[in-house]
Parts: sequence; C-alpha cells; structure tokens
Amino acid sequence: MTDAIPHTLPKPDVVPELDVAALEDAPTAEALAALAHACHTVGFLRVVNHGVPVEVVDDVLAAASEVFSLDQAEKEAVHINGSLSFRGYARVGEEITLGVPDFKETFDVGLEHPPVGQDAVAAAAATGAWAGLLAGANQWPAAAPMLAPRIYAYMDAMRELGLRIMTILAAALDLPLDTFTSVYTRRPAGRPDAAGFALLRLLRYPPQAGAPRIGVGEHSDFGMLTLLATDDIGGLQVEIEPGVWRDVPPRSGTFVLNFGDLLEVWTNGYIRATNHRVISPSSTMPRFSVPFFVEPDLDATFTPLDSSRFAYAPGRRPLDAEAADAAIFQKYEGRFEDALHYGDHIFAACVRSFPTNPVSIAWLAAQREP
Ligand SMILES: O=C(O)CCC(=O)C(=O)O
Repeated sequence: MTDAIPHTLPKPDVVPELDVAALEDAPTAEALAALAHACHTVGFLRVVNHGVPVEVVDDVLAAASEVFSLDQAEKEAVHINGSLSFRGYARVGEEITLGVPDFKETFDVGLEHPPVGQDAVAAAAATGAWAGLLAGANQWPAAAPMLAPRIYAYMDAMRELGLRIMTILAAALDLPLDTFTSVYTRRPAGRPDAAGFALLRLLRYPPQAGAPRIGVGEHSDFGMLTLLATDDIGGLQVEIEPGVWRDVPPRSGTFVLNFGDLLEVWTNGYIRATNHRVISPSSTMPRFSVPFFVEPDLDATFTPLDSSRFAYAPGRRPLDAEAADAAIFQKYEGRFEDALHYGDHIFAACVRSFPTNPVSIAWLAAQREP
C-alpha cells in the first residue's frame, strides 16, 4: 500500500535500536548479526546508550534556535553564497533537493580550514580539482560570538561517536575493525588543519498551517553516515518500502542514524542508503533539527567490496553497475568501474543543493567550455 503525502502509517516504530555501549562492551554474534541485518534491510537506526550527554544535544538544538532568531541582516551577512566553501546561512527555498526548493532555513558548518580565495576557484577551473574548495573557513554571525565553540564541541563529540559506530559496523559486517575509520583523519573541528572533512547543519522548518507541505523532499544522504538530533516535533519519515512512508518519531536522548550513498557503494549495496523526507510541522511551532554528516577525508577513494562476502536478503542484491552509474556516479560524472572519489562526490552534492553559489556557477561555466 502506498500513501499520499503526508499521511503515514501508524506504529510500530520501524527503526531498530543500535545500543552503542552494549555492542562495544559485550558484542554477541547474535547482536552483531541483527545489526548487520538492520543496516541491510532498514538502513535507519536509533542510537541509544551512546554516552553523549543530553545537555550537549539540547545545547546544539538551542544554538539552532538562536541562530535562526537573529535579525535577517545578521543571517544574510553570513549567507552561503558569500562562501567559496559552501558554509553559512540560506533562506527558506534556497536549498534544492532533487530539483525542488526545500521549505527550510539552513546554516552549514564544516571543520575549520584556512579561508579559500578567488584564486583557488580559478585554479580549480584550470585543474578540475574542485573538491579542494570545500576545505575552507566557516562563517559565524557577529552577533553570536559563542556559537563557534559550542558547535565545535558538539562536532567533536559526534565525530567521535560516528567513528565508534563505524568500528561496530565493521565488526557487524565481519570486516577488519578499521575498514571504515581508515578514511578519517582525527583532529578537533575548530583547529584549521589541512586534513579531514565533516558537515554539520542547523535546520529550521517553519510551521505550515493548512495544507501539509514537504520541508525537505525525499532523498538519500550522500556520504557515509548521518547522526541526527531533533527537537520533540516530529516530521521525519523513512521510505521503508518503495512508496511506503513511516514516521520516525522523536525520542529524547537518542540520535537517528542513517547511511549515505557512499557507504552503500562501498558495501556493494549491502548497507542501505534509505530514502527519507521531512513534513513541515503543522503546529504553530517551527521544528529544529541538527544533522551531523560523519564524512571521510576529501581525498579518500572507494571501490565496492566484493559482493560474495555478503548474504543479501530476498529483494536486495549487489549494486548493478548501470543503475549505480545512473543513481550515484553520474552525480559527478564518474563511472562505477572507477574508484569513487569522496571529494568529487560531495562537491557535486553541494553544487546541486546550492546552484546559485558562485562556485557552482563557476563550475557550470567550466563544464560548458570546449
Ligand atoms: O531534519 C531532518 O529531520 C532530516 C534532514 C535531512 O534529511 C537531511 O539534512 O539530509
């Protein structure tokens, strides 16, 4: 049965739990197999017993509320189109998901790097090495001086958690424990070193009285894994089967975890990068959420693992090269046979999401040149 937007099917909650402490301290073969199965069939998990204090999560949600409450001029002063590294603020309707404007405000932060200048854009156009532009400086609103340390503290906590989860995932898939973490450089978020990449987004979904509205359209995430903190206003939905959407109800003290295209490619279609979307709140209150994208280093490359190591469930199968080219690799004009270059992959995602950024415009112009 398929359902029209935004009606959803009632319980049960379809999202299985990932108990971090239990899987680190006493991982039984049964629990690891259940986790692998959940990653394969659902691709969404609720992270519990993760050790991140609830105050830390409440604080980042409060930070989101504060940022979007700033005067519009303050927010415009750090607009994402003023960043050559896709960092900063965007108004409702400025971000595009699969060609459709979202109904949300956004504020994007990455690991801190030295600022990128126009000369770097010209060099990228000459060499084709566009992804390096993403390693740039954050933009912070002048009126919120305490924002940066708060956000960096949260990013450090979440990056650590993400890497712990990657180790658990490797165990669940019977891979060497450092398989996934090997593509991450560990370093603090606020220190402008050269290596490493991550993305945190503060999101505000305005309330929508009357007819229901999509806050962010259906999509799968682009990278490895996403850890999502939300307030207690629901709206997130997961496509559990083609055309069948279920609510992912908010639950305090937990994170929602989903997987990105890159991990799906790396595991040859075993780990599922599940489609999801957000319905705007129908109350008078906005909804705030903070997805943290646990991303590999920009220069990391990936080739799909041999599918013979995975037991695919009925209806699931290894990636088909042609379908993967259409769904994932065409995003940056690569081919399934190539190693997937993470930087190119995420750069293409940024261009698609923010086509009016000057870097997106320069990239498009460079593609048109003979
Ligand atoms: O706000 C949410 O709950 C989800 C956001 C999301 O899907 C995304 O940023 O990719």
